[in-house]
Amino acid sequence: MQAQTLTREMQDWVAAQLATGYTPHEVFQALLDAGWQAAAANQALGLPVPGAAIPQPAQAVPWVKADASGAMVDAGDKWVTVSEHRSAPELWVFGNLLSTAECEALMEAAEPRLARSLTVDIRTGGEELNHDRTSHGMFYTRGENEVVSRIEARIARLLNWPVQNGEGLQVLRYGRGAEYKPHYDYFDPGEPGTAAILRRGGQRVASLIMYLQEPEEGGATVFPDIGLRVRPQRGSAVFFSYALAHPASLTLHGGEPVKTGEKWIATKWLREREFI
Ligand code: PD2
Ligand code: ZN
Repeated sequence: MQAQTLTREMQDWVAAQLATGYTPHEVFQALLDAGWQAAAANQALGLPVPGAAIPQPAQAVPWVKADASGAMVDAGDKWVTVSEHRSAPELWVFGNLLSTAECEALMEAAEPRLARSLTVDIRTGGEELNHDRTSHGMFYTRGENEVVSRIEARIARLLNWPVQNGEGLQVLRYGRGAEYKPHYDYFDPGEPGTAAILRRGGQRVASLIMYLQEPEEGGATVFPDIGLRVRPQRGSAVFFSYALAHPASLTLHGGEPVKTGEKWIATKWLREREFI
């Protein structure tokens, strides 16, 4: 891919948008929608270009240490396989993170508690029905039962991040046609409700999406900025971190509509500090 150069017109346009009151986040997305590469859009906004030195203090994030071959990671009570690794953003796809019995146990105990999914309302800090998200979901509390505790300990070891910094596991079930439109998992620093959300352990700094059941067709997790599509497979998972709560993290991602069958996932979001 050929690098795009920043034009005078583009810089003027960005300045005008920011002066009108659009957030850098919105301007960045508009540039991407107009066909600009993330690196050029970052440059126009005066933000770090992926791969370049980041001028502000880097936020510590969960991280993965593979073995010498790069194909396996020690998760404490088992070794997990690596099927994909990207560096911008830092993203790993793992195989066999969960056993069939663990997937089934999480789904069985979640089923009677599933409700139409809500997402955090970034304007108020409360929860709202989100029409971009047509799944049903529930949250386990941290350490709620033996299986949940075992999986949380494994994740803490795999990602070198304390159990206490994790939100409770969220289970989602997507039926036919259900999807999760592309979004960022961090809380938008520019939104007024974000301050209240951050009091419970700071920003989200990483996500681990674990596939409990694959649909027959559809339901891939997609990362439009990096052209990656992850096919759900029972027991496997995709992990990605974001040291910057900004589109420059390249962590835009979504769940494509399920065409046939049902897709089930469990997501672990990791915070900067203890999540209370
Ligand atoms: O189910 C998915 O593929 C998906 C896509 C985007 C899950 C999440 N985000 C999430 O749990 O944050
Ligand atoms: Zn997400």
